[in-house]
Amino acid sequence: MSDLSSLIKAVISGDRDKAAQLAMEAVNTGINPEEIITKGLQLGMMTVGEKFSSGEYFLPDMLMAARAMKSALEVLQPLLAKSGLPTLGRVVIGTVQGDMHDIGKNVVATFLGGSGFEVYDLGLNVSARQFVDAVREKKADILGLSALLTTTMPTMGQTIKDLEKAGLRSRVKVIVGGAPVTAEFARFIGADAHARDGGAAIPVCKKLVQRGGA
Ligand code: B1M
Repeated sequence: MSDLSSLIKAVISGDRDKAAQLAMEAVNTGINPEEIITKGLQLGMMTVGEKFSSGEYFLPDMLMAARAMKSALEVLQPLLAKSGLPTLGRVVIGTVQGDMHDIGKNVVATFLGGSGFEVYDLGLNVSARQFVDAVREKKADILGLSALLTTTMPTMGQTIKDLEKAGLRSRVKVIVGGAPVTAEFARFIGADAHARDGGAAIPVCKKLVQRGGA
């Protein structure tokens, strides 16, 4: 049915313009934007990671691939954004301090925004202090923390401790995710939930606001 192989190749080769163009073409042929992300762009990035691990790709190759994925995501984001619906809840989200990986977090933010949450994206390399301040200011129902490096995962636990110190922990649910983050790790640091990917984050966050709303 849907052939996303050229798009996958454009991400792997880091061809920014082609990735955006092929994403638009895929939309025009009737492929659902979510499918373009999960069955196209993400598969391309997975291959890029494998090539980096095997020594075939270096940092600049990863960076170019990341830019290609971003330019394609920019085409898809407006199609996933929903407006005019009553909000399901406010989500503050970001990538933790020391971590420059934001593509997966962007996908999660887009999916949550597209399913009716009001999303405040703090970007990447976000300190625990910035998360705590934003939770307070935005009166967040959910805090989403993303980490892609094993070395930055502990910062998630620190952020939860800082929420406790600020007296905000009981008011906000914390969801964590990112490739190295497991459900076991989420429990270990005292998070409320973990989601493997953007699609899984939607029902998990819906459940969190139902439980939190009582
Ligand atoms: Co880096 N990197 N990187 N990198 N990079 C990885 C993560 C790595 C696995 C590559 C490898 O070795 N195979 C490895 C980490 C090893 C480890 O810690 N165990 C690695 C490394 C080592 C590094 C550097 C240290 C390399 C160096 O400098 N020598 C360096 C670190 C910089 C830093 O952060 N301080 C570095 C740098 C970079 C770039 C900047 C070049 C670039 C990022 C650009 C950007 O994001 N703007 C980059 C990239 C692109 C990758 C890979 C290839 C791809 C990541 C990605 O975007 N995937 C990655 C290899 C890989 O993951 N296969 C790799 C696509 C994205 C859609 O998936 O991010 O997993 P993902 O997000 C998913 C889920 O994880 C989940 O949902 C998302 C959507 O489905 N999810 C959540 C994510 N956040 C969530 C939050 C949630 C819930 C679910 O709730 C809140």
